[in-house]
Amino acid sequence: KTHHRLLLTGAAGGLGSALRDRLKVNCETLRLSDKSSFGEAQAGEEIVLADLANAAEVDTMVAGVDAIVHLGGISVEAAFEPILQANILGVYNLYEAARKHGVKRVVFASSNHVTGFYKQSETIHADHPPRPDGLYGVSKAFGEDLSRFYFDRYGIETACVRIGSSFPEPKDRRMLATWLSFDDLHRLVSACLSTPVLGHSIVFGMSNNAVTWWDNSRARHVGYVPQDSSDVFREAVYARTSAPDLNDPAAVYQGGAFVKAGPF
Ligand code: NAI
Ligand code: 15L
Repeated sequence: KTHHRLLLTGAAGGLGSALRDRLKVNCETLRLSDKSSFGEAQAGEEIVLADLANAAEVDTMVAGVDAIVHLGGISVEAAFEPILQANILGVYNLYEAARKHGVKRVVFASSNHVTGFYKQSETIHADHPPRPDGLYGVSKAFGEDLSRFYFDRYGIETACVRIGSSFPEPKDRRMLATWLSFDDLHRLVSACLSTPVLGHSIVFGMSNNAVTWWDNSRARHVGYVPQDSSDVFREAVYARTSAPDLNDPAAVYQGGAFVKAGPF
């Protein structure tokens, strides 16, 4: 086990639920947090509820942990106000609490929507400038920049994992390129938590998919080796979906339908 007490934010969400059991192998105690009540702590768990927008609650949530897996926040395109509260103020509160309590490593759930306005015909890597496809993507770009500042200034290491599409199965043709299985998500988070020198790193969260728009060669030091692939779903996805309309921005850009979501 690499950590004594590990904090998982957004624990009640889709990925939080997927990681809840899987992260038990990484720590003695898993501290789970979300905005409102989501049930009882099981063996090896503790629950500390907190609204990310509330600095005092976030401080209590972070006190005493060795590392943080930060999944909490608004996870889709939305109006600016909730994004401002949960993702912008929220990530600031989280890093301030980490600084005050001496937490040295964070895995931050960033998103492919930081670079959603690159085309599906382009392959990008971590050094390409952000091209967010909405306010949600802008808020994740803020989190990436904020965490870089807290690394340069205070030495807090962060992996910004630009998660593609992490669901039980790819839901459509786009997700054949962006899919990240739950087991690979856990492999990636584990690698980020345990690699000896993480620094400030940007990693694309994807399985070993044949079709991809992302090059993870700048994150080899993380040691992530995906073991799943969307390829086994390709035939079934093609059979139940129709060919994309190439005049539709959702089929042109990597962000898919996010590039035309809102304004809200
Ligand atoms: P989700 O929406 O199911 O879970 C997010 C959780 O954050 C929810 O349980 C929600 O209650 C909590 N939350 C929202 N606002 C909060 C606040 N102010 N204070 C405390 N908690 C708050 O999202 P999902 O799919 O589990 O994603 C987890 C993280 O990964 C999110 O940050 C999302 O942006 C990111 N991500 C997920 C992808 C995916 O394919 N599932 C793709 C790219 C990024
Ligand atoms: C995300 O950032 C969202 O959190 C998730 O719900 C998916 O829509 C995913 O991106 C995606 O691009 O498929």
